[in-house]
Amino acid sequence: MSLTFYDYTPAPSPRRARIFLHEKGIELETVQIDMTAGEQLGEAFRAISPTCTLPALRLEDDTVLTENAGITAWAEAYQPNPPLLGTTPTEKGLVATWNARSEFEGLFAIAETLRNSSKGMKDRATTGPVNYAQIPQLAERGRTRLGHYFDTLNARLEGRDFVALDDFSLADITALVAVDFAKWVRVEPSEAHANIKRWHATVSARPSAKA
Ligand SMILES: N[C@@H](CCC(=O)N[C@@H](CS)C(=O)NCC(=O)O)C(=O)O
Repeated sequence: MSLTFYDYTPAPSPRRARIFLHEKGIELETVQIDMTAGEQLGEAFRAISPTCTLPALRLEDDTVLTENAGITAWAEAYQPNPPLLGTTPTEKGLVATWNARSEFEGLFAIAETLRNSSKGMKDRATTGPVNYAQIPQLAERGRTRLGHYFDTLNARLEGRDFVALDDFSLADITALVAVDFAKWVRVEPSEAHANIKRWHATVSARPSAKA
């Protein structure tokens, strides 16, 4: 049986996994789950992934992984080259640290802004099967946090080609997706973020960025 990747191409979380799997050269069959039609909440997809979120990856033995964390851990073990989670203990620690920072300070801040302000996401302030009401103050706070994330990322990239290591890693994937996702809430790197712009041009030119 082949690997099945449950995707919704425009969404940021499946994009993170798509880039990682493309860098690894792992062949997949892809099934699109239309989030604009709410297909992720329907019975058929819920039976595959009770978290009702994308991405999900069905393995050859029918195991379903429903988190980027799970998909990347599996893929690094399944296809160790090129290594994307670091090789030495220190490198592994750095990749995990900068990946977590881009998730928490970047992606979560953007999601908080979008999901607590968008009319189309009324009562969908979080992902998953349970509905939660929007809290407009969280949208404001998310936007402020996002500004700080851009400052942090720009400072980290001073004199560096990549976010965590001397080579491309998962930390670059998560930061790339965060910077592109920020456009959804009309935030882009400013004049003060020249390091982000330089790095963004380099990582966006990789074929995987278009996967
Ligand atoms: N923790 C998950 C998050 C996945 C996630 O939030 N996916 C979003 C798309 S970017 C989703 O499925 N949203 C469904 C919804 O809004 O109902 C991961 O990192 O893979």
